[in-house]
Amino acid sequence: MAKFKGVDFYNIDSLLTDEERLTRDSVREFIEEKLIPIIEDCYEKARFPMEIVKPLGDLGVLGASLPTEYGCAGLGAVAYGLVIQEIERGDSGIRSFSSVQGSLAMYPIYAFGSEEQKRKWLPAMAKGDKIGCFGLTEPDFGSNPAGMVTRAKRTEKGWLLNGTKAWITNGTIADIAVVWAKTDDGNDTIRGFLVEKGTPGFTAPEIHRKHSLRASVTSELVFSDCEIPEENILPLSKGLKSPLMCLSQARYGISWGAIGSAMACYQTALDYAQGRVQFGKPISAFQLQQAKFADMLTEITKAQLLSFQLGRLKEQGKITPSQISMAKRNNVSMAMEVARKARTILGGNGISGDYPIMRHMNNLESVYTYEGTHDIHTLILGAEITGHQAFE
Ligand code: TGC
Ligand code: FAD
Repeated sequence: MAKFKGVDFYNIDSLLTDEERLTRDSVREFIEEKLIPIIEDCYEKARFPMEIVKPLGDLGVLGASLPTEYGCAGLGAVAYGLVIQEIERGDSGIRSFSSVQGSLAMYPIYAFGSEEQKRKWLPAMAKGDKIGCFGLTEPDFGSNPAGMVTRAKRTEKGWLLNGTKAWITNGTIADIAVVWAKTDDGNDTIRGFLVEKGTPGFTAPEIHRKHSLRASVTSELVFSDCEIPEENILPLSKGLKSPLMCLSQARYGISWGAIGSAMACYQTALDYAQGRVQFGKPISAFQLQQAKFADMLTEITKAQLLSFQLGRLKEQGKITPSQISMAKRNNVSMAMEVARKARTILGGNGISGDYPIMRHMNNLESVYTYEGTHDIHTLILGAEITGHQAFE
């Protein structure tokens, strides 16, 4: 059984179904047994633990919200969110791997792919036999993907791809890259392409010297006259809306994942404060430290309620992109604040790899930036509230 009992001040467990609780608890146990014991070492050595991919597949968490007919778990949105929360309680880098695999590589194949593409890739990806990545960002177009310059030109046999994608999670280890490019149809329509590892003209060099998400692989994707057969275009992809729909899936998951990071930091600080004695008392008995715990628990509880209701809206098919933006923006920023407060409670020990807080704190810097920066989600909400677009 998992040792961690959860952080649940408002008894949100009572709102979950038995199946949702069971799913959460089995992932919690797995993460405690298989990930937490190795993750600090992976982070220090900047090593992605490939050995955890197959077990994650066997556990049924890869692409877990996609239907069972493609070998996936067919989980509801709240159950899926709880899975992601538990993975990120282990490490945001491993959650990144899972989010990209499920929401950004499997989901577009499911939503925009042909039946053959779905049958070929989804069951293997659900099992962890094949790894996927998602190439949208470019060196000069991050927050503004509409400006992308990667191009796919029609040829007799299919398409010729040229361009570079930057900051791509799983890139170097991926068997299949879902790549977004402008086509020469006269309207520069953005389409999705499946680029298989080993395709001539395609390389995926890893980006090194990261101080964040060190246990995750991040890469460039470079396409130089790369020939893509006709059967590898995602036939139903059309326009920027297609990749943005994928981002909605991933951002939803991240809103839950950030709660996992925050829980890990909060619980570490609480355990530490109860045992650490200064001036003859546990530091948890001092009012200044208690104020930090009151703030952290309140913010975690608010974030839990936000994601829980967002999940129920998703299950009812009533979720909107700006509602997802609110939860991604709030929960990631909340987790960063919790990590910082928790770090101070551990004093000098707070910066040590003997505790997980600094790792979570550094990881969250990336989470704050990817999947739409905090600022971009502010502008999405601003536009929704006022009716005025303030991007340009
Ligand atoms: P805009 O005109 O607003 O939208 C174009 C069309 O798309 C629709 N739409 C969405 N649909 C679904 N979900 C969303 N989130 C959507 N946002 C917009 C929109 O309704 C429109 O539809 P239609 O029918 O009218 O054509 O497009 P814009 O060019 O003005 O851009 C808006 C903006 C800035 C919000 C968007 O470009 C944006 O979100 N930028 C941020 C880029 C981003 O998030 N990149 C993430 C890259 S992937 C990543 O970071 C993975 S990290 C994963 C990990 O490791 O865990
Ligand atoms: P920019 O867009 O250049 O932004 C820089 C700053 O300017 C930010 O503070 C931003 O908020 C601000 N800014 C930008 N536009 C405006 C505006 N209109 N108004 C006000 N402020 C603005 N991408 C993928 O496609 N696939 C992946 O798998 C992936 N994985 C990633 C993994 C990691 C570890 C990281 C760090 C990034 C990853 N990304 C991925 C890229 C990520 O999505 C982008 O970094 C992000 O969208 C921001 O783009 P940018 O870095 O180019 O920053």
